[in-house]
Amino acid sequence: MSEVLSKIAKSIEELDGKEAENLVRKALDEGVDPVKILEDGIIAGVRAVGEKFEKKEYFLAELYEGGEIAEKLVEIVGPRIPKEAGGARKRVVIGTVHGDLHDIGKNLVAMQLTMAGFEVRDLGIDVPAMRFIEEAESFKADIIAMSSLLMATMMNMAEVVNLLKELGLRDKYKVLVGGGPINPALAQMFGADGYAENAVEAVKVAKKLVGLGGA
Ligand code: B12
Repeated sequence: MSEVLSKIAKSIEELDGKEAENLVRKALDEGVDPVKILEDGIIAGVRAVGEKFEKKEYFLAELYEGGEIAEKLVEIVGPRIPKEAGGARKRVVIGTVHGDLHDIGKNLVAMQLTMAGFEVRDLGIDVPAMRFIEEAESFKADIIAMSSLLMATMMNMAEVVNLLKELGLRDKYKVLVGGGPINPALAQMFGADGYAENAVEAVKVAKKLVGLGGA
């Protein structure tokens, strides 16, 4: 079982999208846990691409290609992850912070929240701080969720929290953050109410933040 997962990771690392897609479909047909396919296959593979980019073995074109392959695979696997029931009617605005164009992880979180019963307004990428707040107001959101994959942009999460405070709106929303460089200590430093490491955890934390139980 774990062999197919490492093969998926390897094929993504080698940017063989066709092979990766075949392997993912095969794994799903064989009943491999979709969460495992996601984490130990797809995400592991895309991380390996990131590492090669860091070591300058891959360049921007390869980074893009890896992202595109992962995006397609996530679309196949995401809907197969079992639903976490119970988020009903609570609302989330989600987006990637200003300056950051990464959206695969954010999309996955949005997808999981939707499948768990949350109403989700996805603001996309490169979202300015004020827009998070305007959209949260107009959507009557309960949670503002932000993603950042770049160290250079993660402080923009704190900017949203500070703006909320300035506008006297801080207590109106729960702020949930995540993304590669974020950890619980940083989330706390940015003034967020919650942090989750992955999309499955994000649902649990979101539910907890709005008083719907969860882990
Ligand atoms: C694919 C990719 C790209 C693609 C993005 C395509 C897309 N549509 O998203 C492209 C090619 C555009 C790209 C561009 C760049 N990238 Co890039 N990229 C990646 C790569 C390889 C994978 C990211 C990914 O999709 N991971 C898979 C997803 C599923 O995982 P995830 O995003 O972490 O999300 C999970 C969790 O973090 C969490 N999560 C995410 N968001 C949220 C939000 C909430 C609310 C919660 C609760 C949880 C949560 O749940 C998700 C699901 O489990 C990473 C490597 C890596 N290690 O991550 C580099 C990486 C993020 N990129 C990096 C860099 C440097 C860049 C560029 C600056 C390169 C350049 N010189 O131009 C540009 C920046 C462009 C910009 N302004 O944003 C660096 C960032 C270093 C840093 N920490 O600052 C990395 C780490 C690569 C590296 N090792 O150097 N990149």
